[in-house]
Amino acid sequence: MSMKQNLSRRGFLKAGTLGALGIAGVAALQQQARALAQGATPTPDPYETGHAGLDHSAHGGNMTTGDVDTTSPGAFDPMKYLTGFDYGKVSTLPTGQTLREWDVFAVDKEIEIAPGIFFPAWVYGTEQHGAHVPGPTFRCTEGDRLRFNFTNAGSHPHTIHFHGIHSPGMDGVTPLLQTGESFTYEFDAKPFGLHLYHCHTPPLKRHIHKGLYGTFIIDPPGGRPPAKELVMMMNAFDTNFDGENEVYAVNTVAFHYAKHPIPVKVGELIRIYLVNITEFDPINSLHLHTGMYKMFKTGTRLDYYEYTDMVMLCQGERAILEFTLEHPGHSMFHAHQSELAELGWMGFFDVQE
Ligand SMILES: [Cu+2]
Repeated sequence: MSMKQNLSRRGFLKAGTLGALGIAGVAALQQQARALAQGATPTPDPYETGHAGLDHSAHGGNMTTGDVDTTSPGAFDPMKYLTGFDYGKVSTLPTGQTLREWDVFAVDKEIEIAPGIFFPAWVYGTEQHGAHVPGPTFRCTEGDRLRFNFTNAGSHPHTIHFHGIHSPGMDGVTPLLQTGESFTYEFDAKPFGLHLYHCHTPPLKRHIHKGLYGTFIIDPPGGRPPAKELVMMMNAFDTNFDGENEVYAVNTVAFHYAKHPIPVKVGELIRIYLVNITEFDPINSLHLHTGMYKMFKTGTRLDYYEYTDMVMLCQGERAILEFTLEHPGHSMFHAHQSELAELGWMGFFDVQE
């Protein structure tokens, strides 16, 4: 049976089939991920056998095999996305206020979410970022004037709704922009914190899930301490359009950071801008192995954090995570719902001396 035959993932969960993989499945996955990260050939998953009807073809057993295209012109590279901040075109208004300006478009585009698995997405793009899922990471400082010149080049009506403080007229609920129409969203950046943007055209769940979202960072006036900064959007894809996700990831590509661990240094401050945009599932999470992080919820306060290794976020919630890793080696991070980890949402830091 394949996903193409409208296989319901949750149908299996209810029957206990996938649930039976449980902890053992994750352990096998970890082992294979480590081996793969070191360049080994994937070994057959013993849990694959004896589960008639559970075809992992859409996500390649306990981990996908092969690699997505990250090198051809216009291809999405999850490694570059981590640090790809788009500060816009910067100028100064007569009042002395900094103006940041972006030309943003929406377009239909087929994207690769796992090796050989393509998804008919709707995506935001800019010249710097290209057209990808997630869209560009817009970054500014509190108090800047922001101007987004948006053109809908997609086949459906779209908008851009930004989180944060601004007037209802700039909120991206109306007007709905038809194909070929443009609108300029303009407002002052506040409050500082970790925000997001997404399309607000009904049906919202479909417009968001198709890929129209991105991260929106407003830095505090004095900035944050220097760190290796990484953007992670927890997202997922309903490949057979049955209202349930089959593929999960941070930054779109299942298992990408498991196959390509993110290089960091022992003792260096790491700051993750973590946003949950996952549609259809009520929550998502990030659990860090071998370390603990300071968790700044929404990033809107600098003087309060929780010290933990586990954050759970509803759709639209976000958190800034700051930590150092003390031990060299491969440090794992993943959704603590093992089900989501097994379907692609798992990665490693390659901690180097
Ligand atoms: Cu839309």
